[in-house]
Amino acid sequence: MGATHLPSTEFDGTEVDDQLEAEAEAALGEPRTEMVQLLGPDGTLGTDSVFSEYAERLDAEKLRGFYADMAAIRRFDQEATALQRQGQLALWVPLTGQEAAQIGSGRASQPQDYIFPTYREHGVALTRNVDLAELLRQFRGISNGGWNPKDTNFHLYTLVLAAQTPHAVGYAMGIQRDQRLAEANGLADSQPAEPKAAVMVYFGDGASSEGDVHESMVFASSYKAPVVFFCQNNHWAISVPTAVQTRIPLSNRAKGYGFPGIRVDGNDVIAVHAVTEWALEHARQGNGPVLIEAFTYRVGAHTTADDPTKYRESSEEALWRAKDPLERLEKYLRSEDMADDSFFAKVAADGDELAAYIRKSTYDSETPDIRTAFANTYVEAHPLVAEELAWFEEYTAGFASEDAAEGAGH
Ligand SMILES: Cc1ncc(C[n+]2csc(CCOP(=O)(O)OP(=O)(O)O)c2C)c(N)n1
Ligand SMILES: [Mg+2]
Repeated sequence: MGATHLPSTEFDGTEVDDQLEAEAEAALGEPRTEMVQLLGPDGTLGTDSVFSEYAERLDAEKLRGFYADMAAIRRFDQEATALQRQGQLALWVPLTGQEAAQIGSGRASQPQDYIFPTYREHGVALTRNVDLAELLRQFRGISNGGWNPKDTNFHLYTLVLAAQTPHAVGYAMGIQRDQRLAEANGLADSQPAEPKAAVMVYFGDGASSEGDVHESMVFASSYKAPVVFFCQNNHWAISVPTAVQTRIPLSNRAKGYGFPGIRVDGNDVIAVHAVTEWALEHARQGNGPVLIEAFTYRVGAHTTADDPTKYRESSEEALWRAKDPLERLEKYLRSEDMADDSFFAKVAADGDELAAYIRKSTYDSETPDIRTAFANTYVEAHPLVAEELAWFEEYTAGFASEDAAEGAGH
Protein backbone atom coordinates (compact mmCIF):
# COMPACT_ATOMS: atom_id res chain seq x y z
CA MET A 1 0.00 0.00 0.00
CA GLY A 2 1.30 3.46 -0.87
CA ALA A 3 1.47 6.44 1.47
CA THR A 4 -1.84 7.73 2.77
CA HIS A 5 -2.59 11.17 1.47
CA LEU A 6 -4.34 13.23 4.07
CA PRO A 7 -5.39 16.75 3.26
CA SER A 8 -2.78 19.20 4.48
CA THR A 9 -3.71 20.94 7.69
CA GLU A 10 -1.23 23.65 6.93
CA PHE A 11 -2.96 26.95 6.18
CA ASP A 12 -1.49 28.38 3.02
CA GLY A 13 -3.50 31.62 2.96
CA THR A 14 -5.66 33.05 0.20
CA GLU A 15 -6.12 36.48 -1.22
CA VAL A 16 -9.27 37.01 0.85
CA ASP A 17 -7.56 36.04 4.08
CA ASP A 18 -4.62 38.25 3.33
CA GLN A 19 -6.95 41.11 2.65
CA LEU A 20 -8.85 40.62 5.92
CA GLU A 21 -5.65 40.46 7.84
CA ALA A 22 -4.36 43.58 6.14
CA GLU A 23 -7.60 45.39 7.00
CA ALA A 24 -7.41 44.37 10.63
CA GLU A 25 -3.79 45.40 10.86
CA ALA A 26 -4.38 48.67 9.02
CA ALA A 27 -7.18 49.49 11.47
CA LEU A 28 -4.83 48.95 14.36
CA GLY A 29 -1.76 50.41 12.71
CA GLU A 30 0.33 47.29 13.29
CA PRO A 31 -0.02 43.57 13.94
CA ARG A 32 -0.69 42.75 17.59
CA THR A 33 -0.11 39.56 19.41
CA GLU A 34 1.54 40.94 22.53
CA MET A 35 -0.35 42.34 25.52
CA VAL A 36 -1.13 46.05 25.65
CA GLN A 37 0.01 47.54 28.94
CA LEU A 38 0.43 51.19 29.88
CA LEU A 39 0.42 51.27 33.68
CA GLY A 40 2.70 48.58 35.06
CA PRO A 41 2.39 46.88 38.47
CA ASP A 42 5.07 49.25 39.83
CA GLY A 43 2.86 52.25 39.03
CA THR A 44 4.92 53.67 36.18
CA LEU A 45 3.32 54.69 32.91
CA GLY A 46 4.81 53.20 29.75
CA THR A 47 4.07 53.98 26.13
CA ASP A 48 2.30 52.27 23.27
CA SER A 49 2.45 53.32 19.63
CA VAL A 50 -1.34 53.18 19.22
CA PHE A 51 -2.88 53.50 22.65
CA SER A 52 -0.74 56.14 24.41
CA GLU A 53 -2.70 58.74 22.49
CA TYR A 54 -5.88 57.59 24.27
CA ALA A 55 -4.18 57.60 27.66
CA GLU A 56 -3.00 61.18 27.11
CA ARG A 57 -6.63 62.32 26.93
CA LEU A 58 -7.17 61.28 30.54
CA ASP A 59 -6.72 64.18 32.95
CA ALA A 60 -6.10 63.91 36.70
CA GLU A 61 -9.81 64.17 37.51
CA LYS A 62 -10.67 61.26 35.22
CA LEU A 63 -7.91 59.12 36.72
CA ARG A 64 -9.02 59.93 40.27
CA GLY A 65 -12.53 58.97 39.14
CA PHE A 66 -11.28 55.57 37.93
CA TYR A 67 -9.64 54.99 41.30
CA ALA A 68 -12.77 56.05 43.21
CA ASP A 69 -14.92 53.72 41.09
CA MET A 70 -12.59 50.77 41.57
CA ALA A 71 -12.42 51.35 45.33
CA ALA A 72 -16.22 51.72 45.56
CA ILE A 73 -16.90 48.48 43.72
CA ARG A 74 -14.32 46.57 45.75
CA ARG A 75 -15.96 47.84 48.94
CA PHE A 76 -19.36 46.88 47.57
CA ASP A 77 -18.03 43.41 46.81
CA GLN A 78 -16.80 42.97 50.39
CA GLU A 79 -20.12 44.18 51.75
CA ALA A 80 -22.15 41.85 49.53
CA THR A 81 -19.95 38.91 50.56
CA ALA A 82 -20.63 39.77 54.23
CA LEU A 83 -24.37 40.03 53.56
CA GLN A 84 -24.34 36.59 51.99
CA ARG A 85 -22.52 35.18 55.02
CA GLN A 86 -25.20 36.72 57.24
CA GLY A 87 -27.89 34.91 55.24
CA GLN A 88 -29.18 38.13 53.67
CA LEU A 89 -28.28 37.04 50.13
CA ALA A 90 -28.73 33.58 48.66
CA LEU A 91 -25.44 33.75 46.76
CA TRP A 92 -22.77 36.27 45.85
CA VAL A 93 -20.41 36.40 42.85
CA PRO A 94 -17.26 38.33 43.81
CA LEU A 95 -15.35 40.52 41.37
CA THR A 96 -12.25 41.40 43.40
CA GLY A 97 -9.21 41.55 41.11
CA GLN A 98 -11.24 42.47 38.04
CA GLU A 99 -11.97 46.11 38.95
CA ALA A 100 -9.73 47.63 36.26
CA ALA A 101 -11.11 45.41 33.50
CA GLN A 102 -14.65 46.44 34.41
CA ILE A 103 -14.26 50.13 35.33
CA GLY A 104 -11.85 50.79 32.44
CA SER A 105 -14.16 49.24 29.83
CA GLY A 106 -17.42 50.52 31.35
CA ARG A 107 -16.10 54.08 31.54
CA ALA A 108 -15.08 53.86 27.87
CA SER A 109 -18.70 53.23 26.85
CA GLN A 110 -21.08 56.07 26.01
CA PRO A 111 -24.70 56.40 27.18
CA GLN A 112 -26.10 55.41 23.75
CA ASP A 113 -24.09 52.15 23.71
CA TYR A 114 -25.84 48.99 24.87
CA ILE A 115 -24.12 46.57 27.24
CA PHE A 116 -24.80 42.86 27.73
CA PRO A 117 -23.16 41.59 30.94
CA THR A 118 -22.76 38.10 32.31
CA TYR A 119 -23.17 37.75 36.11
CA ARG A 120 -19.98 39.26 37.57
CA GLU A 121 -20.05 42.73 35.99
CA HIS A 122 -20.86 44.76 39.10
CA GLY A 123 -18.14 47.27 38.18
CA VAL A 124 -19.62 47.81 34.74
CA ALA A 125 -23.05 48.16 36.38
CA LEU A 126 -21.66 50.99 38.51
CA THR A 127 -20.40 52.81 35.41
CA ARG A 128 -23.87 52.48 33.85
CA ASN A 129 -25.53 54.04 36.93
CA VAL A 130 -27.32 50.87 38.00
CA ASP A 131 -28.42 51.26 41.63
CA LEU A 132 -26.19 48.73 43.40
CA ALA A 133 -28.89 48.05 45.98
CA GLU A 134 -31.21 47.09 43.12
CA LEU A 135 -28.53 44.76 41.79
CA LEU A 136 -28.49 42.86 45.09
CA ARG A 137 -32.22 42.17 44.90
CA GLN A 138 -31.53 39.47 42.32
CA PHE A 139 -29.04 37.78 44.63
CA ARG A 140 -31.61 37.94 47.42
CA GLY A 141 -34.11 36.26 45.11
CA ILE A 142 -36.70 39.01 45.34
CA SER A 143 -36.77 40.43 41.84
CA ASN A 144 -37.15 39.20 38.29
CA GLY A 145 -33.89 40.80 37.25
CA GLY A 146 -32.93 43.70 39.44
CA TRP A 147 -33.15 46.83 37.28
CA ASN A 148 -34.81 48.19 34.18
CA PRO A 149 -32.33 47.88 31.27
CA LYS A 150 -34.14 50.65 29.41
CA ASP A 151 -32.98 53.17 32.02
CA THR A 152 -29.29 52.38 31.69
CA ASN A 153 -28.75 50.45 28.41
CA PHE A 154 -27.28 47.78 30.69
CA HIS A 155 -29.01 44.47 30.10
CA LEU A 156 -30.01 42.07 32.88
CA TYR A 157 -27.43 39.61 34.16
CA THR A 158 -27.30 36.33 32.24
CA LEU A 159 -26.46 33.16 34.14
CA VAL A 160 -26.57 30.75 31.20
CA LEU A 161 -22.99 30.95 29.94
CA ALA A 162 -22.59 32.86 26.64
CA ALA A 163 -26.36 33.09 26.02
CA GLN A 164 -25.98 36.86 25.94
CA THR A 165 -23.50 36.82 23.03
CA PRO A 166 -26.03 36.02 20.26
CA HIS A 167 -28.44 38.47 21.92
CA ALA A 168 -25.76 41.15 21.72
CA VAL A 169 -24.95 40.49 18.08
CA GLY A 170 -28.65 40.49 17.21
CA TYR A 171 -29.04 43.80 19.02
CA ALA A 172 -26.01 45.22 17.19
CA MET A 173 -27.43 44.11 13.84
CA GLY A 174 -30.68 45.84 14.84
CA ILE A 175 -28.82 49.08 15.52
CA GLN A 176 -27.12 48.72 12.14
CA ARG A 177 -30.44 48.25 10.34
CA ASP A 178 -32.17 51.11 12.17
CA GLN A 179 -29.32 53.34 11.12
CA ARG A 180 -29.53 52.24 7.48
CA LEU A 181 -33.29 52.81 7.49
CA ALA A 182 -32.88 56.29 8.93
CA GLU A 183 -30.30 57.09 6.28
CA ALA A 184 -32.48 55.67 3.50
CA ASN A 185 -35.41 57.77 4.69
CA GLY A 186 -33.26 60.86 4.65
CA LEU A 187 -33.89 61.43 8.36
CA ALA A 188 -30.21 61.93 8.89
CA ASP A 189 -30.34 65.09 6.76
CA SER A 190 -33.46 66.66 8.23
CA GLN A 191 -32.93 65.85 11.91
CA PRO A 192 -29.93 66.12 14.16
CA ALA A 193 -28.20 62.76 13.76
CA GLU A 194 -28.47 60.37 16.70
CA PRO A 195 -25.04 59.59 18.13
CA LYS A 196 -23.84 56.31 16.66
CA ALA A 197 -24.08 53.40 19.08
CA ALA A 198 -22.23 50.15 19.56
CA VAL A 199 -22.89 47.07 21.66
CA MET A 200 -20.43 45.56 24.12
CA VAL A 201 -20.87 42.03 25.40
CA TYR A 202 -19.00 40.53 28.34
CA PHE A 203 -18.14 36.86 28.80
CA GLY A 204 -15.52 34.76 30.53
CA ASP A 205 -12.63 32.54 29.46
CA GLY A 206 -14.78 29.50 30.23
CA ALA A 207 -17.75 30.82 28.29
CA SER A 208 -15.46 31.34 25.29
CA SER A 209 -15.68 27.57 24.70
CA GLU A 210 -19.45 27.74 24.19
CA GLY A 211 -20.82 27.31 20.67
CA ASP A 212 -22.85 30.50 21.16
CA VAL A 213 -19.65 32.56 21.11
CA HIS A 214 -18.54 30.97 17.84
CA GLU A 215 -21.90 31.56 16.18
CA SER A 216 -21.98 35.12 17.45
CA MET A 217 -18.54 35.88 16.08
CA VAL A 218 -19.39 34.40 12.68
CA PHE A 219 -22.54 36.54 12.41
CA ALA A 220 -20.85 39.66 13.76
CA SER A 221 -17.99 39.33 11.30
CA SER A 222 -20.12 38.46 8.28
CA TYR A 223 -22.48 41.38 8.85
CA LYS A 224 -19.83 43.77 10.24
CA ALA A 225 -22.05 44.27 13.27
CA PRO A 226 -21.10 47.12 15.63
CA VAL A 227 -20.20 44.92 18.59
CA VAL A 228 -17.22 44.64 20.94
CA PHE A 229 -16.67 41.21 22.47
CA PHE A 230 -15.13 41.81 25.88
CA CYS A 231 -13.67 38.59 27.30
CA GLN A 232 -12.42 38.76 30.88
CA ASN A 233 -9.84 36.03 31.05
CA ASN A 234 -9.69 35.71 34.84
CA HIS A 235 -7.82 32.41 34.44
CA TRP A 236 -10.49 30.17 35.93
CA ALA A 237 -13.92 28.80 35.03
CA ILE A 238 -14.84 27.66 38.52
CA SER A 239 -12.16 24.95 38.99
CA VAL A 240 -11.10 24.68 35.33
CA PRO A 241 -8.02 26.69 34.28
CA THR A 242 -7.92 28.69 31.04
CA ALA A 243 -5.30 26.31 29.64
CA VAL A 244 -8.09 23.76 29.23
CA GLN A 245 -10.22 26.20 27.22
CA THR A 246 -7.59 27.28 24.70
CA ARG A 247 -4.06 26.62 23.45
CA ILE A 248 -3.58 30.11 22.02
CA PRO A 249 -4.22 33.57 23.49
CA LEU A 250 -8.00 34.00 23.32
CA SER A 251 -7.56 37.31 21.51
CA ASN A 252 -5.92 35.43 18.61
CA ARG A 253 -9.20 33.70 17.88
CA ALA A 254 -10.52 36.93 16.34
CA LYS A 255 -8.14 36.43 13.43
CA GLY A 256 -9.97 33.27 12.42
CA TYR A 257 -13.19 35.25 12.18
CA GLY A 258 -11.56 38.14 10.34
CA PHE A 259 -11.63 41.00 12.83
CA PRO A 260 -9.12 42.56 15.23
CA GLY A 261 -8.34 40.88 18.52
CA ILE A 262 -6.39 42.63 21.27
CA ARG A 263 -5.02 41.24 24.50
CA VAL A 264 -4.82 43.93 27.16
CA ASP A 265 -3.51 43.91 30.71
CA GLY A 266 -6.85 43.64 32.48
CA ASN A 267 -5.37 44.98 35.73
CA ASP A 268 -4.29 48.21 34.04
CA VAL A 269 -7.31 50.52 34.03
CA ILE A 270 -5.62 53.04 31.72
CA ALA A 271 -4.84 50.46 29.02
CA VAL A 272 -8.26 48.81 29.30
CA HIS A 273 -9.93 52.19 28.91
CA ALA A 274 -7.77 53.07 25.89
CA VAL A 275 -8.29 49.77 24.10
CA THR A 276 -12.04 49.75 24.74
CA GLU A 277 -12.43 53.35 23.57
CA TRP A 278 -10.64 52.44 20.37
CA ALA A 279 -12.72 49.28 19.87
CA LEU A 280 -16.11 50.93 20.49
CA GLU A 281 -15.25 53.75 18.12
CA HIS A 282 -14.12 51.21 15.51
CA ALA A 283 -17.50 49.47 15.85
CA ARG A 284 -19.56 52.69 15.88
CA GLN A 285 -17.88 53.87 12.68
CA GLY A 286 -19.11 50.78 10.82
CA ASN A 287 -15.81 48.88 10.75
CA GLY A 288 -17.21 45.75 12.36
CA PRO A 289 -16.49 43.85 15.57
CA VAL A 290 -13.45 43.71 17.83
CA LEU A 291 -12.47 41.10 20.41
CA ILE A 292 -10.77 42.33 23.57
CA GLU A 293 -9.21 39.82 25.91
CA ALA A 294 -8.65 41.43 29.31
CA PHE A 295 -5.92 39.39 30.97
CA THR A 296 -6.83 39.45 34.65
CA TYR A 297 -7.42 37.23 37.65
CA ARG A 298 -10.30 36.23 39.91
CA VAL A 299 -8.63 36.79 43.27
CA GLY A 300 -11.52 35.44 45.33
CA ALA A 301 -13.79 32.42 45.04
CA HIS A 302 -15.97 31.76 41.99
CA THR A 303 -19.01 32.38 44.17
CA THR A 304 -19.71 32.24 47.89
CA ALA A 305 -20.51 28.53 47.29
CA ASP A 306 -16.95 27.81 46.08
CA ASP A 307 -13.65 27.06 47.82
CA PRO A 308 -10.66 27.78 45.54
CA THR A 309 -8.15 26.23 47.96
CA LYS A 310 -9.39 22.88 46.62
CA TYR A 311 -8.07 23.46 43.11
CA ARG A 312 -5.36 26.14 43.04
CA GLU A 313 -2.18 27.11 44.84
CA SER A 314 -2.09 30.13 47.15
CA SER A 315 1.24 31.06 45.49
CA GLU A 316 -0.68 31.72 42.27
CA GLU A 317 -3.05 34.05 44.11
CA ALA A 318 -0.08 35.86 45.68
CA LEU A 319 1.45 36.39 42.24
CA TRP A 320 -1.69 38.13 41.08
CA ARG A 321 -2.22 40.12 44.26
CA ALA A 322 1.12 41.76 43.42
CA LYS A 323 -0.48 43.00 40.19
CA ASP A 324 -3.38 44.63 42.04
CA PRO A 325 -5.19 47.19 39.87
CA LEU A 326 -5.93 49.65 42.68
CA GLU A 327 -2.46 49.66 44.18
CA ARG A 328 -0.75 50.44 40.89
CA LEU A 329 -3.07 53.39 40.16
CA GLU A 330 -2.60 54.71 43.71
CA LYS A 331 1.18 54.59 43.22
CA TYR A 332 0.87 56.46 39.94
CA LEU A 333 -1.53 59.13 41.28
CA ARG A 334 0.72 59.79 44.28
CA SER A 335 3.95 59.87 42.25
CA GLU A 336 2.43 62.40 39.83
CA ASP A 337 0.96 64.51 42.67
CA MET A 338 -2.49 63.90 41.28
CA ALA A 339 -3.87 62.66 44.62
CA ASP A 340 -2.83 62.86 48.26
CA ASP A 341 -3.85 61.36 51.62
CA SER A 342 -7.00 63.50 51.83
CA PHE A 343 -8.24 62.06 48.51
CA PHE A 344 -7.73 58.47 49.66
CA ALA A 345 -9.36 59.24 53.03
CA LYS A 346 -12.39 60.64 51.21
CA VAL A 347 -12.60 57.51 49.01
CA ALA A 348 -12.55 55.35 52.16
CA ALA A 349 -15.28 57.48 53.81
CA ASP A 350 -17.42 57.26 50.64
CA GLY A 351 -16.96 53.49 50.80
CA ASP A 352 -18.32 53.41 54.36
CA GLU A 353 -21.31 55.41 53.22
CA LEU A 354 -21.96 53.09 50.29
CA ALA A 355 -21.65 50.04 52.55
CA ALA A 356 -24.15 51.51 55.04
CA TYR A 357 -26.59 52.23 52.21
CA ILE A 358 -26.25 48.70 50.84
CA ARG A 359 -26.81 47.15 54.26
CA LYS A 360 -29.83 49.29 55.05
CA SER A 361 -31.54 48.78 51.71
CA THR A 362 -30.98 45.01 51.96
CA TYR A 363 -32.30 44.75 55.53
CA ASP A 364 -35.28 46.96 54.63
CA SER A 365 -36.20 45.15 51.42
CA GLU A 366 -39.59 43.56 51.30
CA THR A 367 -40.48 40.19 49.86
CA PRO A 368 -42.57 40.86 46.76
CA ASP A 369 -45.96 39.30 46.09
CA ILE A 370 -45.20 36.03 44.29
CA ARG A 371 -48.13 36.70 41.95
CA THR A 372 -46.05 39.34 40.14
CA ALA A 373 -43.91 36.51 38.72
CA PHE A 374 -47.03 35.07 37.07
CA ALA A 375 -48.28 38.49 35.99
CA ASN A 376 -44.97 39.27 34.23
CA THR A 377 -44.73 36.03 32.23
CA TYR A 378 -46.64 37.33 29.21
CA VAL A 379 -47.84 40.80 28.26
CA GLU A 380 -51.43 39.54 28.04
CA ALA A 381 -53.31 37.04 30.21
CA HIS A 382 -52.61 33.42 29.29
CA PRO A 383 -54.87 30.50 30.32
CA LEU A 384 -51.93 28.23 31.22
CA VAL A 385 -50.39 30.86 33.50
CA ALA A 386 -53.81 31.46 35.10
CA GLU A 387 -54.13 27.70 35.71
CA GLU A 388 -50.64 27.54 37.26
CA LEU A 389 -51.35 30.53 39.49
CA ALA A 390 -54.59 28.90 40.70
CA TRP A 391 -52.65 25.71 41.54
CA PHE A 392 -49.97 27.72 43.32
CA GLU A 393 -52.51 29.63 45.41
CA GLU A 394 -54.22 26.43 46.46
CA TYR A 395 -50.84 24.94 47.34
CA THR A 396 -49.77 27.91 49.50
CA ALA A 397 -53.24 28.04 51.12
CA GLY A 398 -52.51 24.51 52.35
CA PHE A 399 -49.62 25.88 54.43
CA ALA A 400 -51.87 28.58 55.89
CA SER A 401 -54.31 25.94 57.21
CA GLU A 402 -51.39 23.91 58.60
CA ASP A 403 -50.14 27.03 60.38
CA ALA A 404 -53.62 27.63 61.78
CA ALA A 405 -53.84 24.02 63.00
CA GLU A 406 -50.41 24.32 64.63
CA GLY A 407 -51.39 27.62 66.22
CA ALA A 408 -54.60 26.07 67.65
CA GLY A 409 -52.62 23.14 69.11
CA HIS A 410 -50.45 25.41 71.25
C1 LIG B 1 -24.43 26.86 29.73
C2 LIG B 1 -23.87 26.77 31.12
N1 LIG B 1 -23.07 25.74 31.46
C3 LIG B 1 -22.56 25.67 32.70
C4 LIG B 1 -22.87 26.61 33.64
C5 LIG B 1 -22.30 26.48 35.06
N2 LIG B 1 -21.28 27.53 35.26
C6 LIG B 1 -21.58 28.68 35.89
S1 LIG B 1 -20.28 29.72 35.95
C7 LIG B 1 -19.26 28.62 35.18
C8 LIG B 1 -17.82 28.98 34.88
C9 LIG B 1 -17.71 30.13 33.93
O1 LIG B 1 -16.39 30.57 33.80
P1 LIG B 1 -16.00 31.82 32.96
O2 LIG B 1 -16.77 31.89 31.69
O3 LIG B 1 -14.53 31.86 32.86
O4 LIG B 1 -16.53 33.07 33.83
P2 LIG B 1 -16.11 33.48 35.32
O5 LIG B 1 -17.08 32.78 36.23
O6 LIG B 1 -14.71 33.08 35.52
O7 LIG B 1 -16.31 34.96 35.39
C10 LIG B 1 -19.95 27.44 34.88
C11 LIG B 1 -19.36 26.27 34.22
C12 LIG B 1 -23.75 27.65 33.27
N3 LIG B 1 -24.10 28.63 34.10
N4 LIG B 1 -24.22 27.73 32.00
MG1 LIG C 1 -13.19 32.81 34.07
